Amino acid sequence: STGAREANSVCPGPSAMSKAEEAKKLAGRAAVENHVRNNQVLGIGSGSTIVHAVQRIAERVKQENLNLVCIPTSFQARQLILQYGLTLSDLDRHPEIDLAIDGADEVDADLNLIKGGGGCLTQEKIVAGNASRFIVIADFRKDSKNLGDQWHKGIPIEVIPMAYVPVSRTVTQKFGGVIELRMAVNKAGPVVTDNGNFILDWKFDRVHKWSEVNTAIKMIPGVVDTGLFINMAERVYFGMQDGSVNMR
Ligand code: ABF
Repeated sequence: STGAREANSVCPGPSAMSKAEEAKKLAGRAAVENHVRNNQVLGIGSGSTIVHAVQRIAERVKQENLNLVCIPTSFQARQLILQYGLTLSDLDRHPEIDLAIDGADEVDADLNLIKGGGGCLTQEKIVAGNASRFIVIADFRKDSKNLGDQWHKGIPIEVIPMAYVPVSRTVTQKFGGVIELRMAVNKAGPVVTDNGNFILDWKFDRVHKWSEVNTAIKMIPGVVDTGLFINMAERVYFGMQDGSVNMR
């Protein structure tokens, strides 16, 4: 998975820490402060912002002797849970999640999200969909009025490999825009997800009714899931450039 794409640059030390990285940390820690309680089953998201939340969870487990169980949304999240000595579980043993925390690529005014820039959208959506509460953590760059205002890499769509051409054609014929098969950084081949699938990035050319578009795309044979998270997030924490945290 590419979920860990920024893993090596997550904690460069306070002096070198960029505004965005500092903002991710503020958001991650604030969400953990406000929502994590003893005896919860937690969904642990993927990406670089969640690393800060997991660090704070691990601190609180030690300081407050919390009894928590963590369900990962990716291979990266699984590694993170193990690295910080948290209790790893799965949906077989814990199908009911109390609280899922995850990052996002973009958040619109209605709390609809684009996710999957890091490639982990399907497991993230399964975990968020089975959580009583789904809280998003992000830096100020992810805040937008309409989807597409800030995130220009398109909406990720996870597809069964043999279907990537027909799915691309159907999506663009129905909804316009341009689709690219996501390639590995060295261009040697396509990105392969934790589930063994490919990712299409759909660069749409106008604002759509996202709930309808999401349902229509999901109905195309070969689509596993989309990075559109519509009506799922309950609250978003944005770390701001001035060191504050905005909640929506
Ligand atoms: C995953 O990581 C993805 O769904 C989302 O694309 C991304 C957010 O990562 P970051 O916190 O690094 O911006 O959750």
